[in-house]
Amino acid sequence: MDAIFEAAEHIRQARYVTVLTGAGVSAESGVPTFRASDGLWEGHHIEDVATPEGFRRNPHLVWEFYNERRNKLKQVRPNPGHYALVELEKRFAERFTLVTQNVDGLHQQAGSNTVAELHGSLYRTRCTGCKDLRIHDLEPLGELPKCQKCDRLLRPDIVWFREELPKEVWQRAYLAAQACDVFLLIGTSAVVYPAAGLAQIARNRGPAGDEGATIIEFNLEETAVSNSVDLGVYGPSGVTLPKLIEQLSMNPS
Ligand code: BV8
Ligand code: ZN
Repeated sequence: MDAIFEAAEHIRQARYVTVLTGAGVSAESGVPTFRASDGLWEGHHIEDVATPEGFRRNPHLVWEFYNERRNKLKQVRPNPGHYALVELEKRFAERFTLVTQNVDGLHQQAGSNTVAELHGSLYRTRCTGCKDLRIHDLEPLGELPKCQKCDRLLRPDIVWFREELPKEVWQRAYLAAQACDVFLLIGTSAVVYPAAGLAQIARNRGPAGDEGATIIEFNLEETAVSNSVDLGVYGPSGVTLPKLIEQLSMNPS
């Protein structure tokens, strides 16, 4: 049976669906993926631009990196994969949670309402002094943006490596992984923790004896977790996700 047909069968019978997306869901929108740049990210070392030590060492470089990525967002738009996930949310309403590792805001732009942003957002800054949180459009923020309230240095409201994830967002994602009976892993290499651990939580959910969630992976290729998912749907998510929605609407449950 074709994988998309099988995935639709599982989703049709699901009571609660949780989705975890990664950079792959935005690839067809023109947002470079993280891993494809083999550890170099847009020409920078992760250590220099995506860790608190890197920011302490050279905030100029970090702000140049983030201003460049924010500027690039002006040219990108959600792709059919993002819109397919909006349809899926409409179908399941409050029995659906979309968790993303992405910081590009494209799920919200496409119309998704329940988006748990595990790693923060390029649209927000946080003050390193008074913690003031601000939402910005994509205007340049300057080389070393300062807080309007206390004049201290702003940082991107992004979770860097070796930083804790925001407690309440992680809690929401954790509960959604436990509550679901179908868990979709979409466009993620599943190497970054604790995000990647949500699939294990979904598989081991519920009291002993209660069987775990069905894990379905949507990716271009196999990943670090492919041998422990129940079903793999391989191809560009901008193609496979709309096909899934089409399949679901053929014989709605
Ligand atoms: C934490 C924000 C507790 C930045 C990101 C050793 C020492 C210290 C820490 C660790 C360690 N070992 C592990 C850790 C934990 C570490 C970690 O997991 N490291 C990995 C690299 C081994 N995690 C952390 O540090 C986390 N915090 O653990 O705190 C702690 C505290 C102190 C000390 C220890 C632990 C914080 C992690 C968050 C980091 N921030 N983003 C920014 O974005 O600017 S994560 C960064 O990686 C990206 O944002 C993205 O979220 C993630 C990359 O993952 P993916 O989204 O999966 O993207 P990727 O490119 O990898 O894959 C794309 C996939 O899509 C591929 O599979 C590809 O095939 C597929 N694809 C491509 N095109 C398509 C497609 N699929 C479908 N269709 C297509 N068209
Ligand atoms: Zn401040």
